[in-house]
Formats: sequence, C-alpha cells, structure tokens
Amino acid sequence: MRAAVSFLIPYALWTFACSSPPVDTFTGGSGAGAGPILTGAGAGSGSGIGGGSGGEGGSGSGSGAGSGSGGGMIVVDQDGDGLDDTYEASLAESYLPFLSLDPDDGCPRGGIVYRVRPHPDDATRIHIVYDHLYERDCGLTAHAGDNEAFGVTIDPSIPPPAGILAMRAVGHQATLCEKTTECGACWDLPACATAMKDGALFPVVFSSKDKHAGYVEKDTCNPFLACLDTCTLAPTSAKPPMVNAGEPDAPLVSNLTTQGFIHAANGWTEQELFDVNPWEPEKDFGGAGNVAGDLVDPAFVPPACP
Ligand SMILES: [Ca+2]
Ligand SMILES: [Ca+2]
Ligand SMILES: [Ca+2]
Repeated sequence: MRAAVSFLIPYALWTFACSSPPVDTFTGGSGAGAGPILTGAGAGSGSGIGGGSGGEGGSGSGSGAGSGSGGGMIVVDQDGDGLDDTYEASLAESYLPFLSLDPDDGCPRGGIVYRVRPHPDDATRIHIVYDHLYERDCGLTAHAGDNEAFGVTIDPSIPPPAGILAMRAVGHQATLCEKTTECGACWDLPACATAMKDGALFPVVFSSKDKHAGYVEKDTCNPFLACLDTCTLAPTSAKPPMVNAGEPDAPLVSNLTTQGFIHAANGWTEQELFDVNPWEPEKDFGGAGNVAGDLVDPAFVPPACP
C-alpha cells in the first residue's frame, strides 16, 4: 500500500487515457495532430511533423508544411523505425515526465540518451526509454558514471501529460537492492504521483539522493525497503540535455561527446566517460552499467495500455 503524500496529487486524469483512438503511424497528412508519418502522401490539410494541428505535444508548433498540397513533405527516418526523427525528438521532449532529483543531491550533473520507437506490443503507442546518465554516483559505493533508465508508454494522439499512459523504472538493477516500480492509467497500475511542469501536472520519476536509482512510486524509495535510498519531490523538474540514440540496427549517435552532452562545455571532467558509444555492447559507462543494454532492455517497457 502506498501512503498518502500530501504534496502529490493523484493522477486521476489518466483514467480516460487508455480509451483513446489509435493514431495511424504510417500515413501522412491525416491532420490528426500526431504525425509519425513515413509516406508523405499528404492528402489532407494537417501535417505530421511537428504536430501542426496541436495534437502532438500540445505545443502548437509546426505550421503544417505542405498542407493540402498532396505531398512533398520531407520525412527523415535515419534510424529506420517508421517514425520521422524530428517527430521522435519532439515526442521525447514534450512527453518527458517531471524529473525529481533531490535538491541536495551531491552529483546531479547528467544528460539523457533516449530511444523512441513504436511500442513493441502495440504500434499505435510509442515507447520511449530514457537513460539518465550522470557523471557520478556519489552515494555509498560511489563511482564515476551512472546509468539509470525508465520507460514510458505514450499515446501520441493525446497531448501530454495525459498521453503518458504508463511508466516503469528499475532502481539498482541487477543488484540485491533492485526495485521495479510502475504506475499509469491502465490495468491495475497505481496512479502516478504528479507535479507541475510546463504549466501542467506531469507524472513524476524520482531519483534517489546521490545514487539516482529511479522510482515511479515514491514510497518504494524508502531507506528500509530500498537499501538506504531516499527520494524528495524537487520544486522544479530537472532539465538535462537529451540526445536520440536511434535504433540498434541504425544508430543516430555513436559518440556521446562529439554528438551528445558529455563534454567540458557542460562541465564534465571524468575522462573515462568521454567518447562513449551508447550502442557499444561490451563497454560499461564508467563504473556503472551498459547503456546499450538499457536501450533494448524489456525491463523498461511498460504495458502498451491497449
Ligand atoms: Ca525514426
Ligand atoms: Ca527511434
Ligand atoms: Ca546509481
């Protein structure tokens, strides 16, 4: 049972989210607001990329390039997953949950490498795994490098935050302290805690102080249940730099320094973390785990919420 947390508001809005109509992932110009689009055949007036009609991301950005022209829209899908890569980036940004790092965390420097793709169990949904990479883990058993991943299922036809249907995190993966937490709007998942980000109540991913273990159920982040972990709701969401990893067979980045956020200009100094290829299967991220493993690990895939 999860005790009440007075400053967290149950995410009751999610109750309607799973009943939404699916979005057509592979046809262009439907004007439905979401626009993964590959064909660019564009018979309608909407635009896929950028969500011209506001359905994606609620951002209202995007002007509907090529609207009504019957085609000509340029789609770039370098990672070959059927989703326009600019659209992938916009989803990852706009559906990013509230990231709660402890305000007193001793080593918060980090960035996120993410993977966006159609959900493996339901192509009308999108799965995103966010791998939060920190320069250090400064808790007990401190080490350079830290990889802490969580996954989300989204319905791109519903603007964020309501389009975030489910979330899953694994803290201290592959250790005796491992804890998996889930929350969301389908099945018997517990409601996610929420906090204000970008003017709306987003579901919260908690990172434990100094160790950064991820939890989407705050009460599981408990020193007695989870190896001395403590989690605090931060006053504002962290906004680390992010980069799209692409897909295993078609990476978009192979070097997180030259193509990402791990460099001196961002304050990083741990040389062993420089020039890491996030898809390198044999190389650990400093004294932490393997990033490529996180990006393909089914442990970070929440249910599709059909
Ligand atoms: Ca793509
Ligand atoms: Ca992708
Ligand atoms: Ca850690």
